[in-house]
Amino acid sequence: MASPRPAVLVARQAPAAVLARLHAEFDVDLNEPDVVLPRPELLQRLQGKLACMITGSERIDAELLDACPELRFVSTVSVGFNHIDVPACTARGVVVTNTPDVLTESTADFGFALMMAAARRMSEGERMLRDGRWQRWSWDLLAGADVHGATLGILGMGRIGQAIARRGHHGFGMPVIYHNRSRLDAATEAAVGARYVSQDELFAEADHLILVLPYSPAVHHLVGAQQLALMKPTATLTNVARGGIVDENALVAALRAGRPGAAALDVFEGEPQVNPALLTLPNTVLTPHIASATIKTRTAMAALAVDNLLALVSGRPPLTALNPEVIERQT
Ligand code: 8YV
Repeated sequence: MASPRPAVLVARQAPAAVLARLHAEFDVDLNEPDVVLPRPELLQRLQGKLACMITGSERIDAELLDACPELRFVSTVSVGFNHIDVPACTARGVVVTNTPDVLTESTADFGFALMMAAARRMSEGERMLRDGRWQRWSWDLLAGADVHGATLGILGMGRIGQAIARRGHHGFGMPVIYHNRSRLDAATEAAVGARYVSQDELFAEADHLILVLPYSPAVHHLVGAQQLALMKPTATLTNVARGGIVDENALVAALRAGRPGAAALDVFEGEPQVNPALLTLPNTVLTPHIASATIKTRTAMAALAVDNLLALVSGRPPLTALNPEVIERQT
């Protein structure tokens, strides 16, 4: 008798052609309606599953792992993994994979676009026009801040940070300054045209500051009243990382006080809920966590998540494991 196929929960929809490859090896339990599974249903649907393919909306923690002892592989369709307790997975021999690299350029494009939208007041302009409030040309109508030649600040200089730096340096002639846990080597700094500064200098000197650092409890509300007060009144703050990095109430107060001049946010602390005060401010550009959302990139992310699961189930090393030590321990 053939041994039963391993079972996988696909917690959110993904392109059918990508999922077809999963169907070839696994019994797939797909969350067809694509609504975020309430926690009890997630736990229930994970029973008897060897693997799960999740997104940022599913939280994998010790409690869940203990309730789902057969779970061995967690494949998240995201580069960020703050929704997964990786040490708890490692301790229980659960392999975790994510989807780095494939989203770098699309996310950098979007971060740059958001920053430009805030600097050049595009959302304000569009809202004015659509609301029928555009009456005449005037020399300072929605006059904003230049992007070209302005100082680009980047907090978190990983793959996406470097891709944003390249855009600013090579495309827009921007002096680039950055702060990161560890300084880049000189060759990489030269290639992206970036100069290392302290965190306080970054906030004080940047004309346009973009947050691209990974979220962890250590950086919770890192951007609060104190940091924001260092920013120039003409500066913009863009966040394509995680909402929890910014103290949103402090940001609202800072934007009301005019320092920084504008903010562009793709991520929010309680998303999909958005702090209502942010919605009422004219100097915000707000988007629903779509920085990686191009068809090509989202398909590549799903494909990488599937490739990781197919490798794991066939005993091959996954392409992008977050805790490869679990596999090394087993071999
Ligand atoms: C995802 C992201 O869209 O990859 C990440 O970390 O934030 C986004 O690209 C989101 O996490 C869905 O999984």
